Amino acid sequence: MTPILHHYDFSPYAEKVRTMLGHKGLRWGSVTVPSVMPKPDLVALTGGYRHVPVLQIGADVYCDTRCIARELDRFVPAPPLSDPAHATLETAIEAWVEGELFWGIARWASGVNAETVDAALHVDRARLRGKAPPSVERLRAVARRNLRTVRAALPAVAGLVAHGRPWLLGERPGRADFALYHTLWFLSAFRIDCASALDPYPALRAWMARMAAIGHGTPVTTTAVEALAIAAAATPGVPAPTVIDDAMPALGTRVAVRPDGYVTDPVEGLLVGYDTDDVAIARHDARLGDTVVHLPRLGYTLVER
Ligand SMILES: N[C@@H](CCC(=O)N[C@@H](CS)C(=O)NCC(=O)O)C(=O)O
Repeated sequence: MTPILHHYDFSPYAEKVRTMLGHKGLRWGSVTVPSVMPKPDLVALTGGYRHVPVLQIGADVYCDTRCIARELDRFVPAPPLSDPAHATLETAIEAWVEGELFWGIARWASGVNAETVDAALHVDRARLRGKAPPSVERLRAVARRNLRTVRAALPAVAGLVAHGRPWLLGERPGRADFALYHTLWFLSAFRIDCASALDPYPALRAWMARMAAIGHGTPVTTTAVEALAIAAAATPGVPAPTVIDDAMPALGTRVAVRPDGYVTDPVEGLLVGYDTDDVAIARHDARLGDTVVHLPRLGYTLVER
């Protein structure tokens, strides 16, 4: 079964997964989704999750790059994206760079580009946070403040490649590399390129070039209609054995899961499986039939319905 990525070009989190697909040398279906709401085909597939990227394998739908990476390592184990010997450090670096550094870069680069991007993007992202649309002056002021964060964070980030080895932790690129790569890649995602922030760090730039050379594997342009038809024709996989965790609702309970910190619709359905990392929610839809949507536990809130 060919995996299908639902994404758009300037999404850094999508770039993380595109590079993971390249690392595994995969051929994959590429569905371009809108960068702002409405996203009718994407939310039909996910049951409400609107973020990007989303990976679809038949009638199984994986939301969030961390959940996607875990599935890709099950789907095609070699070369791995995660190394058990470094798993804790990978998790720590991923959380660190996708926290402070990511938001510093996102707010700086998008503020610098306040007038080069579609104004609908600013309106949509403010609404996603439950805020009023910002003025260009406000975006610029936020950008200036966030440049301070970026400047303060980069020396420690550059320390990650100070050892002189080609990849952050191991013999090959891993989760930590993909997380840092897409975060710094975002500096160059818009028309006004902000990558000169990396000029004081030649080793970081050289590592970025090695990451870029991984490429994206073989994307095959696919329409949303084709992807939804593939989901409708497929049967979701059998959920992996569930760990014992009395903090979780019983299997079969109706639940709703939503990413923390955003104003979005939840994904609702029956809890059919979970492990320490992810939950599996079974859904039934007149158009798609049975699907299973997979989401991480960390960074998401699950409530019983
Ligand atoms: N934790 C999520 C973050 C995904 C995320 O924030 N994606 C951005 C695009 S890079 C997004 O969805 N923005 C709002 C949108 O596109 O609707 C992940 O790892 O996938």
